[in-house]
Amino acid sequence: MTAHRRFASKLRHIALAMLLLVLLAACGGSDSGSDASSPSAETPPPANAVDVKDMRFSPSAITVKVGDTVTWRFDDNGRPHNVTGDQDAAAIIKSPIIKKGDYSVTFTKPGVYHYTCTLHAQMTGTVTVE
Ligand SMILES: [Cu+2]
Repeated sequence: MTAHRRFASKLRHIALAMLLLVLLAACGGSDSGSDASSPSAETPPPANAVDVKDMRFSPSAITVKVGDTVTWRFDDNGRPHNVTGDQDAAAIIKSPIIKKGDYSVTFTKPGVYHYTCTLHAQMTGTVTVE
């Protein structure tokens, strides 16, 4: 009889401990859940992104503010491209040839920057910095 009561009380303790654990896990889970959701979510495209795809820049004209960074995102099925500034802009926009990846330039002076892909002369674009 007593042994049975002891066993029952032990069971209650275990049940209580498990309930506490579940509650703690639930609290911790909801806390870290908001943290974990951002890296697991697909990374948003960078601001001022220009896609280098399908043999063109899109958008081909982009307007940003002084201090902003423009990121060209190369992904054209393995086709190599680059971004090269025209004339004076050549000192500022000068990516290597890239098949897949990003190239970024931070613009510190206002102006209109024309650029091309030197491998494909028909690929042209403009960055206007205000
Ligand atoms: Cu190209």
